This record gives sequence, structure tokens and C-alpha cells, in this order.
Amino acid sequence: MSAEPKSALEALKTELLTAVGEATDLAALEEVRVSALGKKGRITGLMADMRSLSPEERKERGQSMNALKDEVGAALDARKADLHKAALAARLEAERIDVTLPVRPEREGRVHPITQTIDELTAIFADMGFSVAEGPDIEDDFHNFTALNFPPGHPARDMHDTFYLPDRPSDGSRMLLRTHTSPVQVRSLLADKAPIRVIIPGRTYRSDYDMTHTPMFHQVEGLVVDEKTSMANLRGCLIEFCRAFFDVDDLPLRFRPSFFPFTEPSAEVDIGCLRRGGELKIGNFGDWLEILGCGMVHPNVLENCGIDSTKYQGFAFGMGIERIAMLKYGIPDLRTFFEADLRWLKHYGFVPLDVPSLAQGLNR
Ligand code: 2NM
Repeated sequence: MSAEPKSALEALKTELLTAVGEATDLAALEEVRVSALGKKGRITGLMADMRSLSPEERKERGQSMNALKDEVGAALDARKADLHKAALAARLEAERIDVTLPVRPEREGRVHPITQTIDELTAIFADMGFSVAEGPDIEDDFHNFTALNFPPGHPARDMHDTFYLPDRPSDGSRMLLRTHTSPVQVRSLLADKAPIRVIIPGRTYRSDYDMTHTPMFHQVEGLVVDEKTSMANLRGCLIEFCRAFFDVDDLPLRFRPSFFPFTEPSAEVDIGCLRRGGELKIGNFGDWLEILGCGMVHPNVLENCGIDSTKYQGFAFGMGIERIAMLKYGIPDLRTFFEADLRWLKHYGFVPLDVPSLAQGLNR
């Protein structure tokens, strides 16, 4: 009686294990599992006549049934793991990405003109031996004003021009959003001492909003301090920069006397241009356009930063990045820089990875 079902069990086992081995995907394997171990499955079906067996036979059959279940179950699990592995390998192969291929930037986003302009001017100044420094947007009165020789009642310190943070510590000091990048020059002087040759591009903040002013804008300032740094060095440096940036070899520059608290003497610089109708062209055309401010660093600033002003002298300059970007790229409206309009960015933005370098030419 027991020999017969045993060989039937052997046959079923062979059949099921073959089916497991022949299942070529997870869906087929699931079908095999259901047909073997499901409620109406083959193994389950063999249990049906257990009730008609004697207790000894039932025990023996139960054991061999459980062994069969375990063996088929283990085969199913192993096959499932193999099929998972194969499916993953196939997907990895199908979705393979060659990371060494060049990207196709024409399909994707654009570099904002501010970023592009900072990259370009950084390349020019780096070629002249400048390094780049950065500092915090939130500053204290000392770094933003006092160290820079702004007198106590200076209008820039007024609530109406400067964004002060709401906290009012008991000592009367209040933090503020830097109104220029000059506090970073102060930090560089305090940390590195002289000689120094650095540019600082970054965000600046003033409480002002109209056609030509936004409450946040970008500046780049430069600082050179050494034993013999002169106004002639300042002039040569700015001529070199403006001609490289605007890509005009004979671009004329005009230095006009001016005033800044942190420089003495101070000057404003105009570049040559042509105004015709609503158009503006940069070049040697006889007309003038104001572009930046500069001067010899005031001895008080050097002394405030612990530098001997009888041994060292320096020059500094500053300009608005939006302004030079608008001039170079013919962007007519300042406020559009900060509207995050994707159509504008598509039009005025730059293709990524088209990294500016002097070797390739900045103005391809
Ligand atoms: C300007 C114009 C003139 C300037 C001065 C300094 C410092 F820290 F050295 F004193 N940094 N930047 C400066 C001088 C900035 O921007 C129109």
C-alpha cells in the first residue's frame, strides 16, 4: 500500500522540480508555485486521501509530504532568487549609461548670466594672479562699516538704506545684511595680512527697489596690497580687465575724481561707448559710460586691519555684476535677473559646461 504512493510522490517531485527549473520568468514560476502548493495544487491534492489511511501510514505519508513540500519550496525560492538576479542584470544591461560620453547640454538647463559673468571675470582676474575669497552675507557693523572708515553718522548706516536684523543685543550692536562685499576684504586683511591680491564676488543687499535697483544684487570687489602698490598699478589692472571682459582691444578708460570713505584718492571709471537710438555699444566711439569705482585704500582701513600703513599701500575697486552683464549681453531690464522666468533663462542663459577660459577665448 505504501510503496505505490511513494513512487507517485517521487514522480510528482521530479515533475515539479522540472517545472521549477523550466520557469523562465517570475510569472511562470508563480504559476508553478500555485499549481504545486496552492489550495488546489498537486501536493495539497495528495493530502486529500490522508483520512483513509491508518495512523502509521498517515504519519509516514505526512513526513514524506512535508519533505516534498520543503524540497519543492526550497527549489522555488532558489529559482526565484536566480530569476530576480537575471532580471536585474537584464535591466542594468538595457539601461546601461556610458558616463564617459559627453553630455548633451542643449537639451537641459542654462547657466544664469550672473553665474556666467562671475565665471568670466574670475578667469580674467585669476590670470592676473588674483585669488577668490568669500564671506558671510550677514555681517556686523565693524566689518561692514567701522573698519572701512565709514563715520558714525554716515547715511549708509541708516535704517532706510541698510537691512538690519531684528535682534537687538543689549550692547546696542545689530547684525546686518552686507551692503557691499568690502567686509570680506577686511576679513582677508585681518586673516592674511599683506601682501594680498584678491577678488570677492558675491551677493549684497540694500533697501532700494525701482527700475535700476533691486534689494539684492551682486558685486565684485578687488583688493591689492603690497609695499609699492600704486595708482598706476590700479589703472593698468582695470584697463586690462575691462578690455578682456568686453573683448575690445582699444577700449578707452577715463578716471574721474570721486569720493568713497574707504579710499583716498578715489575715482570713478568710465569706458568708451556709443549711444544711438535706444542702443548702447561698448568701444572707442567718443561717448562715456560709468562702469566702476576705485581708489587707493585709505590708511585708516589698513590700520583698522592691523596693517602698517607706513610700509604698505593698496588699491581697491568695486563694480556691479548685473550692470556689466547687462552691458555685455544686451539685457535691458535689471529686474528680470531675479524673476526666475525659464523663457528668459533660455534666451539669456548659457549652455552648461561651456566653461569660460582665457585659452579658448571668453567670447566664443
Ligand atoms: C568700490 C569703490 C572703491 C573698495 C575698498 C575696499 C577696501 F576694503 F579695501 F577698503 N574694498 N572695496 C572699493 C573702493 C569699492 O566699489 C564701488
